[in-house]
Formats: sequence, C-alpha cells, structure tokens
Amino acid sequence: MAAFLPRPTHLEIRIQPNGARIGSPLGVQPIVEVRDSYGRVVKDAVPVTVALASGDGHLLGTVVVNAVDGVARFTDLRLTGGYGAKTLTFTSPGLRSATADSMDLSPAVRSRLDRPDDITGSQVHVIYVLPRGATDRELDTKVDIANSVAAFQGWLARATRMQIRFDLYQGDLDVSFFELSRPDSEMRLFGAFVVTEIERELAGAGVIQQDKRYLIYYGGGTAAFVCGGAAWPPIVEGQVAAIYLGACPGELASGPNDSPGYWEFAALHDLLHTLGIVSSAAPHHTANSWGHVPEPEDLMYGGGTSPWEPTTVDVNGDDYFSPNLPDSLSNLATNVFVEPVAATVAAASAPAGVHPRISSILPAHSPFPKP
Ligand SMILES: [Ca+2]
Ligand SMILES: [Ca+2]
Ligand SMILES: [Ca+2]
Ligand SMILES: [Zn+2]
Repeated sequence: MAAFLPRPTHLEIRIQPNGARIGSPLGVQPIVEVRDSYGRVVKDAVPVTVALASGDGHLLGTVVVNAVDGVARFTDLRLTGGYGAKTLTFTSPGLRSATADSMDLSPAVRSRLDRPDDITGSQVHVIYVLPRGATDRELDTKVDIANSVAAFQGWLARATRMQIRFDLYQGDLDVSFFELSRPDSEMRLFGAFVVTEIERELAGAGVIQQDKRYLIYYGGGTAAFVCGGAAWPPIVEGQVAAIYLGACPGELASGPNDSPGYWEFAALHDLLHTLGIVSSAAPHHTANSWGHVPEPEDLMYGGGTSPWEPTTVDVNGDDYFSPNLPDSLSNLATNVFVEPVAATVAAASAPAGVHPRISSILPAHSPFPKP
C-alpha cells in the first residue's frame, strides 16, 4: 500500500461571498478550500489572498488568510464603490485560482439610531429628516449625504487646514434617519423656524445628545424665503442646523471629491451657526443680519444685494477664524467641534482654486431670523 503525500493543486470556494452593502462587512463571508487533483481537501497551511477582480471600488478588510486544515475563512471583508456587480478572486502561490460568483453591492442599511461612535468627545451627527409622508429619496443610504459632507469637508480643509469632527461609524459617516410626525404642509408654516420645530421633535424623541451638534438634510420646504436655518448660541439656543432641500433648487454634490455646490456651502454655513459663529460682538458682524459678515465671498455672508460666492473662511481673519481672536468671540480655530487636518490630507483634497459652482443664489437664509 503506497502512501501518497496529498499535493495541493487548486482553490475551491465552499461558501460564496454575498450580502454586500455599502458601509457593512459582507453578510456572507467566503470560505475557500485548498484541494488536490482528486478534489480532496489538503490540510496545508497556505496563504489565500482575495482581490476584487471586476467592478469598481475597493475590497477592504483582511484580504490574506492562512488556510487552517486546508480551509481559509475570511471574516471582515467589505466592499466600497458604486452599486452593481462585483467579483472576487482567490489566489495562492502555485495553485489554480478560484473566481466567485458575481454579487451586487447594495445601498447601506438605514439606521434610525445614532450608531456607536468611532470617536469620543464633541462631534457632529448627520440626520436625513423627512416630513411625514414625504418622498423618500434615500439620501442617507445611497451615500448622497456622505458625498455632500465629504465635498464641503474637503473645501474646509483646503481653506483652513481644519475639519469638522463628524460622527463616524466603522470608518464611515454615521447618517441616521428620522421621520417627523407632521407633514410638509404643516411644517412649512413655521417659516424660518422649521429648524426649531425639527429640533423640538428630535429632542422629544430622545435623539439629541448633550455633546453633539446636528446637521439635518431635510426633505421638506418652508413658506419663508430661506433655504435653511440654525441655532446660534448663546442668542438662539439649540444644537441643530438644517438645510431645507424642498425649499430651494439644486442638487447635492454627486461625489466626495466634487467642489461644493450651493447645498454644501449652505450646510457648512448653517453648521457654523450652531457653534456660535459669527458672534454678535465680532467687529464686522452685520447688525441687520444676525450671525453674519458683510463680504459676499465669505462663507458666513448673510445676503444682500450681491450674490453669495463663498471662497473664504473669515475675510481678513478678524471675526471668527483666527488663532488670535479675543476669547469672547466664537472662534472656529479653537472650537471643540473642529480639529486640524494633516497637511497631506488637505493637499490631497480636490484642487484648490476651483471656483465653486454657485452664483446668484440666496445665502442659506437672508437674513438670519431675529430671535
Ligand atoms: Ca461603516
Ligand atoms: Ca454615532
Ligand atoms: Ca472678517
Ligand atoms: Zn446664516
């Protein structure tokens, strides 16, 4: 009786990868076997590497796994990229590779909860809020909001070397979903104070946490001549900024490296209001438009006869962004909701000097509603 040493010849997929969703590990993680020419599992401890063979995006997670008793079990693979078909291949040196069945990358799972935070401390949580019964554009799960936030973060990083501390979950923007109890027809009657009503409902539902600010992409409108609104502490108490997507025209940025458009600037502008910017005591604070400065190229312009064409965060560095402001003024440079960006990250963002695709449109609100 001759004893043959089993010799591995190829890989075979025992469990096909499946269940690919944006922002989550694969629902079904693949298991791959090392086999010989007779199809028997060979108990060799060979390394098995998985790669994305077709489809755009990236494969993340532990992509090299050592077979144990001839079986390689992947545990934390996940896919990024556009929706649609992706194919994985498995390789090991000297062995015939195996290609998995194609699978579709699907939108993220909707979360009505603020998921566990990657970072501790002050941070901004983003919520897609709909009035009751409004058309659901799934901006939370189809990464539209994540792209929009990334677009203005990139712009802010180039302009200031700072970035907003956003609430992340497993490395991605944590966007949750909330449906109001009232329809758009009721909400819009609150005019410039739609944001106040949104905050009231969120607080009533226990959503608001003490050390957070909230940026709302709101799928409703308003009867007032505004596109968004925000708290402006200490004069207008609150923690919430909202842009009213149903109130003004235009689309969100379509990719994370896009130049910010109107909605991105409006979101960032309103979010800065929730940090107390621009202080009423700032030298160029506009008395007829609270929380704002007068230059049309400034992110915190409050409207007037010139169109808003934001290129600058605090013209002349004397009102709300400078290392040297008096402590009495709200200062983006020292605010706990922002942090410095590594120079490499700032440089890698979309090219500087690109003129924002925005002109002749209203500022986020003109003027800021007086309390
Ligand atoms: Ca994630
Ligand atoms: Ca969270
Ligand atoms: Ca200034
Ligand atoms: Zn404003």
